[in-house]
Amino acid sequence: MPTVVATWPFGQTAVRAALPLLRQGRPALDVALAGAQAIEDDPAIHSVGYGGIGNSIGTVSLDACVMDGRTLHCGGVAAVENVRHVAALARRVMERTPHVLLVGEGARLFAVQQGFPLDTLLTPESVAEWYKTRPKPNANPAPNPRDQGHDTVTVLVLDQKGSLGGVCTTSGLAHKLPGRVGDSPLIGSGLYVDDTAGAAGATGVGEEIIRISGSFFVVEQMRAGRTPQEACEAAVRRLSSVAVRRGVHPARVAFLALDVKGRVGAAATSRTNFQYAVSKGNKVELVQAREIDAEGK
Ligand code: SD4
Repeated sequence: MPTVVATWPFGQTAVRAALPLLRQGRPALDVALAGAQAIEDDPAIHSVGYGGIGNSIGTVSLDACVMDGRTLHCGGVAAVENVRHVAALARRVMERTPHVLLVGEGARLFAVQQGFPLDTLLTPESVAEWYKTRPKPNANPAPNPRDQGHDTVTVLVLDQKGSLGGVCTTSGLAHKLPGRVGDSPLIGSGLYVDDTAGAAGATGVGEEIIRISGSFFVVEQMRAGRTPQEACEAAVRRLSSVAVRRGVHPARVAFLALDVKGRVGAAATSRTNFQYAVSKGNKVELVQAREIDAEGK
């Protein structure tokens, strides 16, 4: 059953944008990219693409990656400024270079070379939001960067031919340090897709996701025979047990997975309130993910 899933309530917009391409029989990656791009283009979404919230010095710095489950071809870009469609840029890295990941100024030069327009990604609203949410120097208690605004879009697709593809794109943690890269552009952390096992994506505090190679972990659980739901729950338990070992409360993180049978699963740490959008034929449903506490329950 061809399927599109996407993270967070705004994932409904992504699924709606992706569905016509899915119906046309387009490859999974084309479908996922169309979904992700609809979010990158939406200035009302302050965590992805145009209108994303700036880093600690107010610059929008984007991360993205793509992966094709049939060939394991993949590409990513990290800490890119002034390019709106970073998921498409990640795909160019995959298709037009021998590399997997380009960062910063190199990624921006590659974008120019490939004909991507350079633009400001700030909007009056995102600048106002940046000022409003900016950590105050003497705030008491100090804001926890692990709890600050973050909502990446990950789109996973099972196409008509039974192949999987995925795209992940974000402006990352709001007010992050300049140069900080999260999980989202890293193959295996923010995204992993393999037709012989399944597809998975992550959202939330990237440092914790990277620490356990989160999306790769989920896919390997599916390879070992777990359902997408069981695989996501296993990843949240692993992440939580690592947090407990480190003496910290598990950060807000969620995993989303899809397998070649069209089965979907998701799980999140406590208080993440993670919802995802999933296609049901021509309709789009919003589903609340199961939360797992620090004890793994
Ligand atoms: C990051 N994982 O940069 C991203 C942020 C985010 O939902 O997801 N959010 O760490």
